[in-house]
Amino acid sequence: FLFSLDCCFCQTYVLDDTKGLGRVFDGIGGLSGGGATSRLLVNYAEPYRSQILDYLFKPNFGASLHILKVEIGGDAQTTDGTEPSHMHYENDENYFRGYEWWLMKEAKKRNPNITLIGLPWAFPGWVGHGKNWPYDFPDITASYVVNWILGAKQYHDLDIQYVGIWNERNYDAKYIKVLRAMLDKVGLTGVGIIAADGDWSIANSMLIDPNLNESVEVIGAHYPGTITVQNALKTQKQLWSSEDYSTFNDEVGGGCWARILNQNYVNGKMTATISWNLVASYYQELPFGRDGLMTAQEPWSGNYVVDSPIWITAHTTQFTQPGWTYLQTVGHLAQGGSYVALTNGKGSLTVVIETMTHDHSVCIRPPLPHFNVTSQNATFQLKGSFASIKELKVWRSQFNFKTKKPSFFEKLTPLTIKDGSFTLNLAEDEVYTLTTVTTGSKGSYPDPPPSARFPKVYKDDFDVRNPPFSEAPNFADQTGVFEYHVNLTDSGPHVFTLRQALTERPVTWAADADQTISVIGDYQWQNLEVTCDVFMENVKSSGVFIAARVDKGGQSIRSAKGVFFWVFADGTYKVTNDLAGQTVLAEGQSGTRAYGWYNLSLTVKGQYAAGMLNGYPLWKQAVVLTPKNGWAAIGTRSFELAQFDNFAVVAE
Ligand code: 147
Repeated sequence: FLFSLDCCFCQTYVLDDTKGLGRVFDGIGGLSGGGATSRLLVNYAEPYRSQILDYLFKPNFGASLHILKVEIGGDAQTTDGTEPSHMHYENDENYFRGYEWWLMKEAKKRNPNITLIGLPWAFPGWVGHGKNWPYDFPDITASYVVNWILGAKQYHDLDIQYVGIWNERNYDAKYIKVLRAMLDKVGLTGVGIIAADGDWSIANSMLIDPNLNESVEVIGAHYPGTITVQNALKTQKQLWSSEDYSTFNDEVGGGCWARILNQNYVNGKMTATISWNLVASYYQELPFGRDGLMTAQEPWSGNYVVDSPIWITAHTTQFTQPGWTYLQTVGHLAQGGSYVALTNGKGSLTVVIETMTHDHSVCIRPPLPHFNVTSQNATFQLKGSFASIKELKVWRSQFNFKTKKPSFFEKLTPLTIKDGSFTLNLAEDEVYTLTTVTTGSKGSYPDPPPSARFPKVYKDDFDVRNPPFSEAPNFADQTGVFEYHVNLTDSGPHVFTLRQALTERPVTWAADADQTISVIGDYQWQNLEVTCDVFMENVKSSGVFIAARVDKGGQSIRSAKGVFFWVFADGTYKVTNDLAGQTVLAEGQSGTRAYGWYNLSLTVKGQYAAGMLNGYPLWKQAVVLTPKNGWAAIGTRSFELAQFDNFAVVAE
């Protein structure tokens, strides 16, 4: 591109379309899942839940996202929990589990043009036919994925536009071709395949395998550090950063997001960037706490936080749309920072400029090489179709790291363009949008309620006749899937229960535990009483537990410690210091059997724990030195059916 040196302190940058345009823009998006990142969002009361959704999806309001990518739940642990599959078992189909359907509909309600994407992280065990691998039976895996897309349309009238392969795991060329063929066979010719949601290496295979090349519509790389590779460019496919960001959403997180939104195109020709994650709606002590565009992790208080990445997103999303085209004249600024420009091809122009400094824009990965940014004057010359533009609207964010008083997405007085050019005084750590688009706005709602801890007294009898979601509020499944269940054969009070539904280990993405477990409550809880009615459904080897002080979740769930009170169908009980059941604190006879209800209660106080069965003391004075605190939990000894009722916690 062209620029000329006008003086020592300013540079001129030309914005011009006379020599043609750059690549077509595909949008900015957020990712729900991978996994369970929206878990707590669904339990927010109105009006807060709708407000959060407005900040994410409503056009001309907040992040105004162009893309929503969701996990195709696979029943397994995928970072911050498990998400339920639409097919737990081979002969089972249910398109009303989890919250991703709901989320897609809420997004679509606000922005009918939003692009929807589905990607599996994990698969139910039957898909792998006993192996922890989804590609030995490509037809089975493909039909499982195609069912999800068909179900989206049939039950929710949702058109999925893109589907992926297997998040950050090996791809299989044969499977990709089988999936393409099956999509075409059922008429889903418009659904594009993104591959392979990892590094760029699939480009190498595409260049030597025309069939594979035809099957893939978009090459999606994760955390590309704003750069691509020669072979990816050579395919001439659209290139996306199909997962990026994953950075704590303070101001440095916002700075990371500002830098990569521009530079993923400037350096890497990537035409879409998708944030992991959409909204941080999971217990903050789970892995990657608060790595979302905003924070909504307290449904019990209604408190949520509109963090800086929301407004950084708005700088691009409110003034462009998928289908706009980047100009060829994009690039770096002489004193550091970058600019992109996009047009709708009908005279509209949007320019986004960022001057994020190195230390204020570090993302979680990859490492960020050193660079310098200093304040500078930048003159932009409008040429070609843009030469006649007389005025540009101006939106500005200033991070103000020194004063710690940032201002985000401020509408300034419009710029009058004289002689087809304008000059900006750019300071460090700023973002500007200059645009002919007049519809931008900074949406706002009254402050939500103040932040509060999880209630110390909490109970759930699961007596919901028509649950809006398959999962009970605040339970965060870490291995296994816990669902509302109607137990019609029960003769007593346990008709409406919560049931662990998996009978087989999934094709995993992370190191799921060998036991199932769902955590709930306040990670700071130390002294508390947990009670729950339990019902085992496996005569031979059943076991269920209630627990306190559970210290780990997510990918570390296998090594979770805590106080676990187990009863087994063989008439025994155990108290262990770990989920794996290796450190035994107490054990003995309980007389517990399958197909009967038992009331368990676990009290932990200081260094001691005690347990009751049906209201009678069963064991006491078990010594618990660590962990000092953690969540409450319920679970089972293996992937087996079991039910829970009348869960209650009283914490100190
Ligand atoms: C990604 C996953 O795809 C997400 O589900 C979530 O776990 C996210 C959290 O940052 O990370 O997986 C990655 C794991 C490791 C790397 C990149 C992505 N890595 O080491 O480069």
